[in-house]
Amino acid sequence: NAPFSSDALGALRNDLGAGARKLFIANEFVDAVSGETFDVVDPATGEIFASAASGGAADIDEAVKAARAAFPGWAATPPAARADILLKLADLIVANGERIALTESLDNGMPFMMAKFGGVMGAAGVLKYNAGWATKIAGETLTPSSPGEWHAFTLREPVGVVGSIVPWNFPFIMAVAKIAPALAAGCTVVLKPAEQTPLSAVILGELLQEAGLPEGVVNIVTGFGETAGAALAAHPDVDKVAFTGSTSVGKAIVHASTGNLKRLSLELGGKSPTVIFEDADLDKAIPAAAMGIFGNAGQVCAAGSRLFVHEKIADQVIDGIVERAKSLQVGAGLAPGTEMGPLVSQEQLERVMGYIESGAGEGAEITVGGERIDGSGYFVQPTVLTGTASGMKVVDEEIFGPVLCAMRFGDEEIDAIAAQANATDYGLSSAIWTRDISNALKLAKRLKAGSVRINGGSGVDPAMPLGGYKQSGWGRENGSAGILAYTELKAVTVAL
Ligand code: TXE
Repeated sequence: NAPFSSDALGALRNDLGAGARKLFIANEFVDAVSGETFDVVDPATGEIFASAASGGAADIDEAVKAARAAFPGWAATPPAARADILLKLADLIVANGERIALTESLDNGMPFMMAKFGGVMGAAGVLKYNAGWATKIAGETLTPSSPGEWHAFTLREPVGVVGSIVPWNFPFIMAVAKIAPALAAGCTVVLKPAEQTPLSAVILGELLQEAGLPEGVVNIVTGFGETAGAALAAHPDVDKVAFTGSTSVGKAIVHASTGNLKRLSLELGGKSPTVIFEDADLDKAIPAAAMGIFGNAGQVCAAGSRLFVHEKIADQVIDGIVERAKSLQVGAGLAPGTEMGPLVSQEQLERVMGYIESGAGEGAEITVGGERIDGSGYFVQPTVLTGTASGMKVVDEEIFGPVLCAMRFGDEEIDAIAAQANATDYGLSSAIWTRDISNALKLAKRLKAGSVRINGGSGVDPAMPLGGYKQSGWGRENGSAGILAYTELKAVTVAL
């Protein structure tokens, strides 16, 4: 039995077939200035099933003007009123959850249940968390060190107009996670969804309208990275860009932002280690390590793509992950029982297959998987590579597919294990499995990663900071750091 109604799916398909999705600027749905649209492909079939307006520099300019005009009013809106709108949006998202999850699953390929719980319910949670912050952003009272008597304090002010550029791997929750802290802090937003997955952001526009968000506070411009995205990153009247995507585009955004020295938050790629010690609870560690790389077909910034396992249990762990890879139900996101969907696009399929071939060429052994699944759609088998080592492209570079590189360690010191885990340009996430809490904490302190999960852990949590060391990015999203990243800090001193 499908966990959604076929009527809802039919209605969605009819609606998507009725015309291209529009841009959302100043509270109105409009065509791109150029009149151009682009096709949206179902990654489970390779077929075009929708289209969206192809926004360019002129549309970004209109959207930035609307966001700029809305900024003073939104910044001056009482924080509790801003919180109310975020809470209302959360309720509307839950009420429209089936339509959003169906859209997300068709557009990205992810299993429907992941779209529903990770996407829809997760987005509602992010909004509720950030709504709570709106009324709690505060400065401090300070004591200057200069002689004299003073009253001195800091103010936290909204940074201004924010350009939010999001990727295709979790399109809906990524979009919501960008706008929620920005709105709570009093900023206005121009959101640019990924060209592979523009559809759920358009629903977000509808719901923002319904929630009563004032005109221009959020504007949504669907379009390509090189056109709409680049125009937003370079726009002289945008105060901050918050970007999630590849490290190479993150670097391009750094260059583009120099014109007016925009504030930047960058959440980029990863090559995160999972370290399993000899004494770990393998009943938990093995399935977690498997889904840490096969979940969402490995298209996860924090995916555990490098496994380091103690040699005494290595065969048992790798066999367990291989068994899980074989049993994993791979299929369309909307097919009943699907555990892993397709990759998002033909381009991503070719990229992942290229990495698997390169790994084999460099001497890695394909222990399971390694093939494209025949038929239509962009399906790749869950894959485990062994005999891998630092210096191989598959170990050093982000693959962003269901491909695990498994490596073994012996009885070396924690420092040596940390050195192997840290031998990467990235530093986003990490996982440790052991019953020895002292070893776990020693390693946690030595890992150069923005998050460390010991013996399991939640997925992305709105209360927990997320971000990277090294080339995994700048700044943190979520938690108090995430909201403060949408503020400027002002010091006010009064000589008494
Ligand atoms: O990402 P891009 P791509 C990694 C992952 C993947 C690789 C390539 O390794 O295999 O990136 O994916 C917009 N100025 N991640 O090429 O291009 C683009 O339109 C401004 C990791 O699809 O970085 C989209 O909205 N914006 C990752 C967004 O950037 C530009 C998630 C991300 O796309 C732009 C996705 C430009 N010049 C990919 N060019 C993660 N950290 O979770 C593109 N964009």
